[in-house]
Amino acid sequence: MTNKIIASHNDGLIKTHQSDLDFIINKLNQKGIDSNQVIDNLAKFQVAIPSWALGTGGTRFGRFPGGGEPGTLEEKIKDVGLLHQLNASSGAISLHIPWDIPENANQIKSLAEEFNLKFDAVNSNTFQDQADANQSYKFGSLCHTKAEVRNQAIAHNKEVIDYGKELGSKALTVWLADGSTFPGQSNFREALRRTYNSLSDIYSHLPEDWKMLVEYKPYEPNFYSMVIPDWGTSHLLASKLGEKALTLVDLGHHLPNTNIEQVVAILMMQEKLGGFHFNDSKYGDDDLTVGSLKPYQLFLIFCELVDGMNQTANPELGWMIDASHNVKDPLEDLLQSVEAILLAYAQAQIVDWEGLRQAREENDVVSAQEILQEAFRTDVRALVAQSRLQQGAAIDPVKVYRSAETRKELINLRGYTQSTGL
Ligand SMILES: [Mn+2]
Repeated sequence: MTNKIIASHNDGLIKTHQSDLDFIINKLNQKGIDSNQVIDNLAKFQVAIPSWALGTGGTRFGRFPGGGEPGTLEEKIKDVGLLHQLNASSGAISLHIPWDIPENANQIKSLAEEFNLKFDAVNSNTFQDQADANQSYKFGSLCHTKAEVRNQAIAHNKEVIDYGKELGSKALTVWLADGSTFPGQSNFREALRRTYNSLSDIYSHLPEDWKMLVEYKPYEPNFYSMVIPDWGTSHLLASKLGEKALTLVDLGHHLPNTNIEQVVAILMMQEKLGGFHFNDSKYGDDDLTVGSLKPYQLFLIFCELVDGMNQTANPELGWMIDASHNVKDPLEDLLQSVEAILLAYAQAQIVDWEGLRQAREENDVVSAQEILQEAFRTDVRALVAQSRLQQGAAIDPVKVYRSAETRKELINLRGYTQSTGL
């Protein structure tokens, strides 16, 4: 897409945008909130796009690709580059190995630089067998009873770190499908002990300035037990492993009604929250568009993140979308997700934090609720749009993507392709 298309799109919306912006700036001014500070913080906030989210996902029952999907790593980088050009907030890509092995690291790096993209955390994959593998992960990887299987999984994770090093990544994300599907199948203690030992071996391979992000999930693909089922187990492992190991929260990896904002607060108090995988869900790990179902929960989570970033010594966090798009154009879905994240972040910044502190101190429950909902019910869309506009991106990314018929153009270019991975 040319910058000219974006500029002319902005010209068409600028009048309405300006009046919306004036309204919110004025409203915030009256409350003593500096809108420019909020806009600056939004501009700095970058959400990594995973290489596997650029194509249409599916369910166990079918997949309906829409065409024009990226078939190579180069094309995936171009797609993320396009998103970043439209919203100025998708300045990083997160690779999944072996789905996206960078054959020529320098070439891939310079292509990413052309689009102002950095490489975020690299992700290992021991949840499926690769064609050339000697050992099978059918009964687990890092937790496996057989040393040869564990060693293969450990070597793979070390290889992923090496790929990441070449690209300038600074973190390894480990998500394990390991667990058991039937009672009696696995010794809980031994499985966790073996997993810790394997992680410890991988940890020893981390460069000095790297992090290891340990993800958790309560069920699926195993349905009786998962070796790292919850944040407590991840925190336990991260604490034992060392300073570079941190817990990663994936919003879809909780049992229904879990108080995720409280999990965030506790992990930040412990200075052990490493990053986020954003998505939304109604039932389980639905991997739906961020903010499509529970925008208030997302706001409450961001309240804890903003407060935690101000009040604790938790290390800098990594942000990534981890979603799957079955019925939407993946690029439109990602634009919607990033927008939802930025809206929640903006709303959390305009909370009357001092008022909330006082209300809590006085046990004034009603005021505490009023204060939070006052921020949540404020329309901050113009602030997010302004942050984009100031960086030369689109006031309304989805609108310009559609009016420029971008998907049609991608289909013309690539044909009815289906993305690799997944
Ligand atoms: Mn995840």
